Amino acid sequence: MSGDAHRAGHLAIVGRPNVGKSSLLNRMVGQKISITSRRPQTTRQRIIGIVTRPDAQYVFVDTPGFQTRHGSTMNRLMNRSVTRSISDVDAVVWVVEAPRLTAEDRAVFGLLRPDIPFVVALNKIDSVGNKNELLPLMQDIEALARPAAIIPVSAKTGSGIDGLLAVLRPLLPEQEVMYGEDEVTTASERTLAAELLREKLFRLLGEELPYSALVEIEKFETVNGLRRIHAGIIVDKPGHKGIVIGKGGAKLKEIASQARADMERLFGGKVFLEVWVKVKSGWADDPGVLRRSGID
Ligand SMILES: Nc1nc2c(ncn2[C@@H]2O[C@H](COP(=O)(O)OP(=O)(O)OP(=O)(O)O)[C@@H](O)[C@H]2O)c(=O)[nH]1
Ligand SMILES: [Mg+2]
Repeated sequence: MSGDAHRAGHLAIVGRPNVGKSSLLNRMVGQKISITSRRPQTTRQRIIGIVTRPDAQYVFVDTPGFQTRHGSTMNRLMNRSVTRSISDVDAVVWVVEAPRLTAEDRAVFGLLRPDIPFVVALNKIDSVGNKNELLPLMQDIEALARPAAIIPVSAKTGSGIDGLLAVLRPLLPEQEVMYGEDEVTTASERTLAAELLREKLFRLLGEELPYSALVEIEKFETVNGLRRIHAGIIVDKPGHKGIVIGKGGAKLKEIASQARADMERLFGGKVFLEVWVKVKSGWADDPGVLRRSGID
């Protein structure tokens, strides 16, 4: 077996909510393809991110944070998608937030399959003042598991990212590329647009509202390089509609303008975005709505 052979394969990024899985994926890919926020449970559906290097192609799947508490059908489906993602990959990146291993982290470890190799990424090391603080965490992990490697990283600064890719490479099978060099995701522009808009709900709205909101793209057409997107923000309660719209429509305007800026950056072209707010009670338990928004 030659050490120089090209390698390519699928990897799942898993971890408890909010440890920085999506941020890490974006950092490796070099573009924001998966949405992030300071709130847990931002990611709801699997998003593929492709990293192409001269000697390897890494096809990562970003998964929702695995939850030990789950109420709605959506939460159950999200956990199921994590378990599924873990079982059909060549390797797993288990993301843990430095400097501590929590009970929720241990629950994630319980999902890992003994026959699939995994690497632990200790994320957010930029916020750990003294790197010696990482040692007890590494010992805790080694007492629990047998990872192929434990790599301290920071999705925020990019520290450790090349090292992470280097230890993942030998875990992939020897084979040629599966995607073109310039492909960064398999998600459609429609899906990415919905996600970028949803990110703004997580970033710009108060506590519980983003959890009870959903985005549906009603129309997406590209004419002469201009993307015209009509999107609906679906909220669960009539009272929430006014909060999303804000005083004189100011909040909705801010949400739409930030989402549009992100879309233009990612798609590399002009976007015309129109957004409506609608009330649909109980959507988080409605299989039809969930399927349409990619949560299955
Ligand atoms: N300081 C610091 N913050 C980080 C780092 N990586 C992610 N974060 C922050 O952690 C929060 C959660 O990041 P996400 O990438 O959304 O986390 P996630 O694991 O995908 O979360 P879910 O999808 O909700 O499970 C955000 O506020 C990020 O900006 C890091 O390396 N350093
Ligand atoms: Mg995420």
